[in-house]
Amino acid sequence: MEREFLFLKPNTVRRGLIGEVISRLERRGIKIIALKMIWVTKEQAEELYQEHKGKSFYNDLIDFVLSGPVVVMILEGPRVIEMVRHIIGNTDPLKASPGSIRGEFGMSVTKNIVHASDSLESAKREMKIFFSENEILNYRLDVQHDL
Ligand code: YYY
Ligand code: MG
Repeated sequence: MEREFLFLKPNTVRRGLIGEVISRLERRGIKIIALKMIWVTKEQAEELYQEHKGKSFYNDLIDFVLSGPVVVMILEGPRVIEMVRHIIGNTDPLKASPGSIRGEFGMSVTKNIVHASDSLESAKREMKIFFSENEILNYRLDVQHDL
């Protein structure tokens, strides 16, 4: 079982799209094992995006992520990283397929709705920036209806 770190960027929260995005993940059977709404600190933003430090878009990206509250979460499921990256679509909303989250709601490369870790290693590193171990909850999904 894999774990994935994902957050809804500030414009997603401001546009009232929290439920819309989360429901797309839930409909794929993805389990949410941690979730909270926070205002990211500068330290957290810089740690999260350390691989992009020095790039032309870095300062705008940091400012954007600090511009309002975000919703951070940890997801769990078999091959969940691959599945989530597929569901969110290409980094550039113009290149993301129309059925993907970014392809449907993204406004620009920076304002591309969600962040999701791209590997097991980055997921492990990134979830630690925002969550402590006791915030991760253990429960069973009710995916079977007893009709
Ligand atoms: O993992 P993903 O979010 O799809 O893309 P990354 O290449 O890791 O870039 C992280 C983040 O940086 C992206 O979501 C938007 C922003 N960004 C940008 O503003 N301009 C670029 N040319 C590339 C990335
Ligand atoms: Mg990335």
